[in-house]
Amino acid sequence: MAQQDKKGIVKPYGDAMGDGAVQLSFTLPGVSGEIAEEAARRLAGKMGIDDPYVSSCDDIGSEMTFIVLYGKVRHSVDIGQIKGFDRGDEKIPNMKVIDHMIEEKLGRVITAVGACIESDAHTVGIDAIMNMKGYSGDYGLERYKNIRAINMGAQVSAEEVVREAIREKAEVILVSQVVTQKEVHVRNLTRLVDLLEAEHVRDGVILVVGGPRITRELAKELGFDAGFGRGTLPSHVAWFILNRLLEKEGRA
Ligand code: B12
Repeated sequence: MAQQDKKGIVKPYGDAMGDGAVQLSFTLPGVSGEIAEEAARRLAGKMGIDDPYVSSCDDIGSEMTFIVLYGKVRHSVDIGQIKGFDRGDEKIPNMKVIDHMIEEKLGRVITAVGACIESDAHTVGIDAIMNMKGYSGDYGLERYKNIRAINMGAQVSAEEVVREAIREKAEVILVSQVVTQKEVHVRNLTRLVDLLEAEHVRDGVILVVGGPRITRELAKELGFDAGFGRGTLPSHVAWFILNRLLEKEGRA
């Protein structure tokens, strides 16, 4: 439970309630030593951070200085104003229950094709969701009797994913995007949606994206059915798939 006062106004907590203590780290180009330290303190002030204390200021080469700074943020946030997010306390059933519900309520095996797309080589996230072993004690989709999980691995082009989904008559496409440098994930994901639309198969699949910097809002904005971020468990995804399919069929 976040530390907060009675009115729902939240400030970071360090040594004492409401002290606003935060730690920042960032890299400053073109400066070093005491000038870098002073630049960091001034920058902190502009960010609304009082009493900035530079705890480390290291030369990391190529005229770059890496700073770690502590301070007290002036700002607070009213959590009462935050609307439209689930409270994260939905009780998600375990694999056995979901698997049984797929059989009972849907009555068929769901085919899901997954991949980490384009130049992105990070396999761990998609494997965590799809592979038998799963993640953090939660079995992966391959372990579900009623899900046929086809994990294509990493660095798979959007075209290959679309072809495989059509060939395998997939009801679900799962894509992972971990690298977000220069918004490359946005371009890759948009292209995948465009290709699915061009093949007239977008409406026939549940399209899901995941990755550490993926948010539900971004996923929706890009035309996906759902987005899953850090800490996602395979059962979260299976539960979403089941409910979305039931909803699509008017049986929710
Ligand atoms: C391991 C790793 C690598 C390995 C990958 C090996 C492999 N087989 O996957 C190697 C060494 C190859 C690598 C390379 C690179 N990496 Co790297 N890598 C990492 C590292 C350390 C861990 C990633 C990881 O495995 N996390 C564990 C998994 C379980 O977490 P996850 O991916 O978030 O997945 C969870 C959720 O996000 C979600 N999820 C993920 N995908 C999906 C998909 C679906 C459908 C769903 C529902 C959910 C879901 O569920 C998962 C389980 O909860 C991270 C730093 C970090 N600590 O996160 C950097 C990191 C991701 N890498 C980074 C970078 C920059 C690179 C390189 C570009 C470096 C370089 N200059 O060469 C290259 C890129 C290579 C490429 N072409 O993609 C950056 C990315 C920055 C950014 N935002 O763009 C990071 C954040 C490091 C950093 N701080 O700079 N990397």
